[in-house]
Amino acid sequence: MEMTFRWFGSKFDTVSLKYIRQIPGVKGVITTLYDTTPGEAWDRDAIKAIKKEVTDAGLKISGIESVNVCDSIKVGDADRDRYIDNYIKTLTNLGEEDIHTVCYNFMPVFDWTRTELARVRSDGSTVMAYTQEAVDKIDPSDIFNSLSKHTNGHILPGWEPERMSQVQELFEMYKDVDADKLFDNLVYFLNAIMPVCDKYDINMAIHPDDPAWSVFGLARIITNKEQIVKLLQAVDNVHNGVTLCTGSFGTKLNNDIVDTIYAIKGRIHFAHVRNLKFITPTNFEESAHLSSDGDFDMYAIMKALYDSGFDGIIRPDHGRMIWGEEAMPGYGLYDRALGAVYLQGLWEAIDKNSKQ
Ligand code: DNO
Repeated sequence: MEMTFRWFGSKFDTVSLKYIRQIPGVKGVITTLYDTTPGEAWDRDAIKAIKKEVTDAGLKISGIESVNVCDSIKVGDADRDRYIDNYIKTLTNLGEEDIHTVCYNFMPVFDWTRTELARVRSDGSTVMAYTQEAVDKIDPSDIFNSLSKHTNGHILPGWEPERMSQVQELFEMYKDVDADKLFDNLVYFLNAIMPVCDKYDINMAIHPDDPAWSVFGLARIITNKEQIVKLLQAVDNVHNGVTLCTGSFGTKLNNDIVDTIYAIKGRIHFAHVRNLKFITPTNFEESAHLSSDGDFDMYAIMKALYDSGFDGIIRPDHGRMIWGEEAMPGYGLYDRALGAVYLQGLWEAIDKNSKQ
C-alpha cells in the first residue's frame, strides 16, 4: 500500500507540496493538469513540467486523477473516435513520463454531486453533504450556480464552469443515453484504449458514481458490485480496474464495501478511503475518517484491502474544514492529513497482527 495525497497543482491548490511532504508516510501525490478541458490531448511538456515540480519537492507523481472523459465519448456520438485518439495521446505521453495509474469516471453531465459544501457540525467544523430532497427541488441548471457561491473561489473537480454553463445542451446530448447505451459506450472506450494501456502498463481505475444512484434522471452505471463486476468481465484486462472510493460507493447503504473489495480483488488499482455519516439513507454528510465519527467500519475496510492483497495507491479523501483553514471544499490540508495518518495506523496494526 502506498499512501498518497491529492494535489491540484500550484495554480489551483491552497496546499503546498512542501506541506504535503511533511505528512508522515506520504511519498507521492495524485495530480492532474487541472486547466485542461475534457477531450483535449495532454501536452508532453506540460506533463514533464508538473512532474519536475513534484520531483523537485521531494515527492513523486503516483497517479493522475483525473484524465476526464469528454461527453462525446460518453454519449457515443460521431466525434468519439477523434476524442478517443486524443485520450490515447494523453495516455502515451503519461506512459512515456513513467506514470502508470489514471483515475476517471463515466458519469453523465455531473461528476460527484453534493447539495451543501459547508454544512456546520456541532464541533464547528464544516463538511460537504447531500440530501435527495434538495436535489429533487432544484433545477439541474441551478445547481452549479448555487454551489459555486460556496467554493471559496475554487473550481470544484469535475465542475468546470465552461461545461456547467451549457448544462441544458449537455442534458440534450444525453437524452437518448440510457444505462445500457452508456455501458456500451464505456466498453467501446475501454477496448479502444487497452492496447496503449498494455504497452505502457497503465492501470485505468474507474471511479464509482457519487451518489451511487441516478440524479436528475441521468443514467448512472458504476453504482453497485454487480455493475462493477460486469464491467471488469466485459473488458477482461487487468488494466481495466477500479478506484475503490468508499465514500462514493458507500452512499448506497446496501452496497457492501467489504464484500465488494473481495469480489474485485486484483482489479482495485487505487483506493479513496473516507467515511460518511447518514442522517437518513439519502441524507448524508462527509464525516472525519475515524470509524466512530461516521457509519463505516474503517478497520474492516482496511483489513479487507489488506487481506485481499491490495498493494496499490491509496489516499485519504474529502476532509472536513477544520482549524480555520480556507481551501477548496473537501480538499484542505489538515483533516486529510489526519485521515492519511489514521489509515496508516490501521494498516500498521493490521500488518503487525497478521504477522504475529
Ligand atoms: C471528487 C472526486 C471526483 C473524482 C472523479 C474521478 O472529489 O472524488 O471528482 O476525482 O470522479 O474522475
